[in-house]
Amino acid sequence: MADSDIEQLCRHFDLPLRVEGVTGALAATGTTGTVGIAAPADEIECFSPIDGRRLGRVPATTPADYEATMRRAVEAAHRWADVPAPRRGELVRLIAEALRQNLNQLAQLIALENGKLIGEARGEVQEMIDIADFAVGQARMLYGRTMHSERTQHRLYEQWHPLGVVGIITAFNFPVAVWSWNAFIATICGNVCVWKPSPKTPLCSLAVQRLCRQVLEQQQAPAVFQLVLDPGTRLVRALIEDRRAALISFTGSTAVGRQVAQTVAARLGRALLELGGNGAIIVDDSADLELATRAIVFGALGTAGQRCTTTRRVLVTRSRLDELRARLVHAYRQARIGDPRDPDTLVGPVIDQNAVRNFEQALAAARALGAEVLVGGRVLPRPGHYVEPAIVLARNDWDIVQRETFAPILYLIPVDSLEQAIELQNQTPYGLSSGLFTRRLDAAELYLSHRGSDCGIANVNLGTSGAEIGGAFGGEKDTGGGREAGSDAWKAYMRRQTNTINWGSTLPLAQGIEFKVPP
Ligand code: UN1
Repeated sequence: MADSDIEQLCRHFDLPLRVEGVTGALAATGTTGTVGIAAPADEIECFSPIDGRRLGRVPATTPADYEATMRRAVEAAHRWADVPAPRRGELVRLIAEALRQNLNQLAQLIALENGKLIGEARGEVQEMIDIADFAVGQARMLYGRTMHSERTQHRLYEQWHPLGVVGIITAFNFPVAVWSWNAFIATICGNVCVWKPSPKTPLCSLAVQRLCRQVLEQQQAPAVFQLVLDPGTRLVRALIEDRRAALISFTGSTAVGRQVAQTVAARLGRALLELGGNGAIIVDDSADLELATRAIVFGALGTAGQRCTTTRRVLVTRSRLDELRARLVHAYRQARIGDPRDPDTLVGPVIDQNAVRNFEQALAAARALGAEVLVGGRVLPRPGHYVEPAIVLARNDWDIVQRETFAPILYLIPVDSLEQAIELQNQTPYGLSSGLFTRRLDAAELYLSHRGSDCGIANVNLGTSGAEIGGAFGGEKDTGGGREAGSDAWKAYMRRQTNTINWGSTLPLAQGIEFKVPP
């Protein structure tokens, strides 16, 4: 990795990256490996999974900064709520313009810090632009309903008001797009966003924050985007417990999400959860195997198996097992593993050594149960965090298959019928994303009926990952039940108010109640 690339990106986004032994100038002289000297509590260490090297340190938010940030957020929220929604949309439109202008540089930074393929990194920025465009239109469509009152000369309707301050906690795997689904919709709804990104990807969040701040300054808008960089859990805990944050939107593991939900519920706040997944693709006896193979490979290898929508299980009818298996193994053997910025690479690194360990442990657990590893499974002896994606012939009821391992492991599971496949697909604690490959109308309809997939996302002749922003995104059961991005997900960021206006000169009571107040 050329130091000049990093230096250029730091200059472009004005990133406060401090490099050891170098004062003033930006030059990446970090050491290899992820185990370095611990950064002071007020700094976050930045790494690149591409070669595992420490890039430098950025300042973290201190508890005093946190308090100031929340005060600023509350103050900005009062002013922002006064701005008409279409004008709030105009601000997001300008941010979308800034993202368009900086698409390449931001994608490079994502690839550098997160390790996803440059094409996927560009897709991530495009996803931000898409949701921004969506939000601009939505800003003119924050519709409430009008009902017919049961009382004469009464008007009954509902309207939507901003919540105030919204806390957005995001994961490393979509270091900027998931923030934007929440933030752009929350912003047009009249809220102020306090963002707590993953400490594994602070540079991406700083870059986006800089772009947004430039637009805010040009427009002299209130400070509607705030950032809290927390190397540990102290400030994120403060944010979750903070009554000033009316809504906490959390993306991350189910284990942490459960704690977030309980803490927020204890103060009767609102939580919007987008947690783990255990995506499955069903391949029935009529399926187009070429199409299915392509979707499975993208779903399993994309973002090195670190999406919540990643395809982790394939439930294939026995009559098609051998052919599908051969196609998948062939595709895996061709897939080039390496630097995610090289356009020929199909599998980039996983995020860190911890992810590599999880990969190894999951495979060891599967092997111990008698699983056959059909392809891959090695950790590559080179700088960075590279593994060979694996396909494992497995059983659905194995504990390891039921769990979400954030790494490129695909479990191939033979089934006897579509009904059995649906049953097994739903037999996991998660309920995010699912897909069926079939040419049969009755199979497709069954799969999409209430007796079919129990996931928030169910696709036909399409894989589990790569959802468009236009639909509501999220899932059931241990996935947390939240819905973000398109459709009517905006309602999560507003409070509903029901209004009744009596424009007559009598006071009829609802339900026909007679209540004679003595004169
Ligand atoms: C995630 O992994 O947290 O559908 C989000 C997809 C992407 C979003 C994934 N649009 O795979």
